[in-house]
Amino acid sequence: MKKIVVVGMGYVGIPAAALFADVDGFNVVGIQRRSKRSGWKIDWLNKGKNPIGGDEPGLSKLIEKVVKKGTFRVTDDFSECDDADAILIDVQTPTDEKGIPHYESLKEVSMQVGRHMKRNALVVIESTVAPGTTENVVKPILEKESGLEAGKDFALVFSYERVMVGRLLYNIVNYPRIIGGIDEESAKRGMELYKNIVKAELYTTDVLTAEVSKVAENTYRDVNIAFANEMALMCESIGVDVFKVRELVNTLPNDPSNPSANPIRNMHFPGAGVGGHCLPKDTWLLKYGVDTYGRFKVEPQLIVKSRELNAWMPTHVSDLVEEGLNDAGRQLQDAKIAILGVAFLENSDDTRNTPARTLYEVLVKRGAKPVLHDPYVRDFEIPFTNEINEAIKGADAVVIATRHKEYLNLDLGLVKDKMRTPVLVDGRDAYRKEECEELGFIYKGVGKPHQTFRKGLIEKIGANKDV
Ligand code: SAJ
Repeated sequence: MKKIVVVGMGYVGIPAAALFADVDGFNVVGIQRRSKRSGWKIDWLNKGKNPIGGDEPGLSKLIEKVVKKGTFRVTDDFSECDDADAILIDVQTPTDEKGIPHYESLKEVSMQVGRHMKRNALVVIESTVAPGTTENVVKPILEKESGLEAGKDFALVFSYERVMVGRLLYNIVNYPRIIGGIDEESAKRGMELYKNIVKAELYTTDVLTAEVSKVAENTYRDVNIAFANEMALMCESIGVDVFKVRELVNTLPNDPSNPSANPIRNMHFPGAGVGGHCLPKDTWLLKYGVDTYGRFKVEPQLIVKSRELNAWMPTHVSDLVEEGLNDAGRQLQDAKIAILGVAFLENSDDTRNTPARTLYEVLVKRGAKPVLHDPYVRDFEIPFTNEINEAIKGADAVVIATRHKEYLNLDLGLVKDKMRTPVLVDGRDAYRKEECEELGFIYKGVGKPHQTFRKGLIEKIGANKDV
């Protein structure tokens, strides 16, 4: 029986633990501290129930199966590490608003694991960390607490997750896995472990290269989204629909007969902001790693400006709300704004680093009275409603902040009748401008031509009719 301990019953730890527990000969213990926020997961998981909301295909069934089989249980007791062959560390590694990582839980867990781990154990960091962290933060704590030497007496690996909301299980099994070893032997043992649950290719490298690759993967995506958002702002100004531009740009084919020419484009989607547990922080983790462990100073411009632009998009949406209200002869002051969508991602209940929070805070600061709505979210630090009519009734503006499928086929006529002022601000290309205007809405959209181009206004300002 191979015993595996997974520390941290979150989006990463739970699916990994359940998959390992489903492998013949493996016995898995999840460790979760009895904190106010997450302690309830211990009993919930031990009843075979899935604490992760939203649509996660296969996860609930798998948890129920392995708990019933008796190969997966959860506790808050670190002594379970005493006889563990492999210990996975899957705890949160948040960054603050200045992008500095907070490693309190990573250090605490490393200390506990160090105190209990046995000689020849394999320790795997799955949490996303700043490059240099495994070597300079985790390893010294493990060695000090255990009296063992990494590489010689135990194996140490950084192997990052590529989970995505809605595909937690699928990605672990079907995406290639990068395994960074503190030495060759550690990397080899990491391969031995992951080949039990990963069907795709396994790539080994050193720890630092693996750490850089992880944060680079998400920084790359953040920069691509920032490109789309910058295109959106320019399209709003020049008066074209950025989503049409995106469609046309992405028609460039990947020419198989001449792959090196590789003309392919993959312009991302502009939107009301970038949330989630990965993108808002991984750029800062990359920068922190280079700042802290780099051999010389580098001032990254592109990734920092991209991150700042994406973080600013909810403010841009607030500007669109203000512009829409002004066009309707109203001010933001005391205006009721229905913000549709609290989750950071469509059709999910995940609110981590959601742009909706920034949007709410900016509107409150500007004197408005925003009301949050979401069909999936169950708890959030700002009051919200699951009842859409409560949000829309008497509203002076409705904002689409998340592209939940429930928002894509609203009866807009009904919505308008319930509102006090018919301003619709589309943060996620959910509606067509023309259709909304025909219904009598003042429509503003991220990446959509501003209404100064609207026929009525051009007549009003007496612009040259031939424009
Ligand atoms: N977003 C845009 N425009 C886009 C894509 C996303 O504004 O074109 C926004 C989303 O609305 C959301 C945020 O960015 O607020 C993040 O969306 P995401 O699709 O990147 O979802 P995440 O945060 O779950 O990102 C994860 C990442 N996966 C891992 O870290 C293992 C990311 O690398 C994946 O590319 C992404 O899932 C994915 O593709 O689903």
